[in-house]
Amino acid sequence: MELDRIVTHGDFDGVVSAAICSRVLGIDRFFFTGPSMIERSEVSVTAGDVVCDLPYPLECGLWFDHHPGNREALALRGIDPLSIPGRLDDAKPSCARVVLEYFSRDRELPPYFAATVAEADTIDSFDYRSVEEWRRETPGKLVDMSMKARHAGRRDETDYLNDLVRLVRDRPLEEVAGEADVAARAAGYRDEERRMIEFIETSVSYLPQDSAREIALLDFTGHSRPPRVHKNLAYLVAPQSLAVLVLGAVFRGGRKTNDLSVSMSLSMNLNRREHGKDIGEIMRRLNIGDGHAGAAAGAVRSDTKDAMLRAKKRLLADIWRLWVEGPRGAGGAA
Ligand SMILES: [Mn+2]
Repeated sequence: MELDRIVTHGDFDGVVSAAICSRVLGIDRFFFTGPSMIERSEVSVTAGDVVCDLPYPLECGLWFDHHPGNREALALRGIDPLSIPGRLDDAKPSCARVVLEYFSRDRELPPYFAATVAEADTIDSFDYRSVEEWRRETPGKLVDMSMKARHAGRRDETDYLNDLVRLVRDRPLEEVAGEADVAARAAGYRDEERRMIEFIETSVSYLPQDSAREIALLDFTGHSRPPRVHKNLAYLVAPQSLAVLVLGAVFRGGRKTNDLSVSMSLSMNLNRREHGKDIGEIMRRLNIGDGHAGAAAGAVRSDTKDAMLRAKKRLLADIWRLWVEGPRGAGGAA
């Protein structure tokens, strides 16, 4: 069957992956989606499709990916990734890197793809050594920002992603970032971020025992709607902090519940430094959730608002204790 469509993740890595495939395979039809849509088989994918940066569907023509979780999912289905046309390489920081290496074996690709894929590596794996590095507006960052801006609607978003794949396919990233539409969208996102930062400034607090202000706390449990903020922006407001802890109500079907959602992450200023902190371990010890050393999340159920407030107080004390003790600290989180 002839390959005639590229099904890809609607993020920066997905766009770059699709751009390389489009260039090599001469395909100009794209479909953008997310991993859960593929997992739930809500997108019809056939042998005519090239699939990038997404879980393996029931069938497809070529598959490229780099997510370890998708390898595990294949193992559960009894499928050997080597039997699938394309490539899964979960040691790579981006799917774009997997695609580039796959096609570079036997053909010459435009030299500008090297810089484009290097940006995909950094952006997709969040590989920043400092807040300054993370904030630097490289061409890739500007394109990524343009994609995160609020779109005028579903149609506008799809049209924009289609344009972007073709731009990234045909031109170096500096030129793509300089396009009027891309720059305007990136500027729109910059404004949205500025509002988020202002909101965080009025929301951030610290535990009384945290005299060095190590954990920037964003407690949104009092809000009747989930606020739209990116918690990493707290590092601009609280540059001294080593972690951000976000508490909020769990919303179900648009309705606020008495359950507490917890998410926490380490500052990228700690990246590649010996620090002995493990957020995932804190969530596991408290038996409320899971995650990596650098970022984890969980939830605590409560039947009433009073119980939620008590649970919150207890939780903050427990998190602080485990934070100070470190993952190798004595005693459990009983
Ligand atoms: Mn990716």
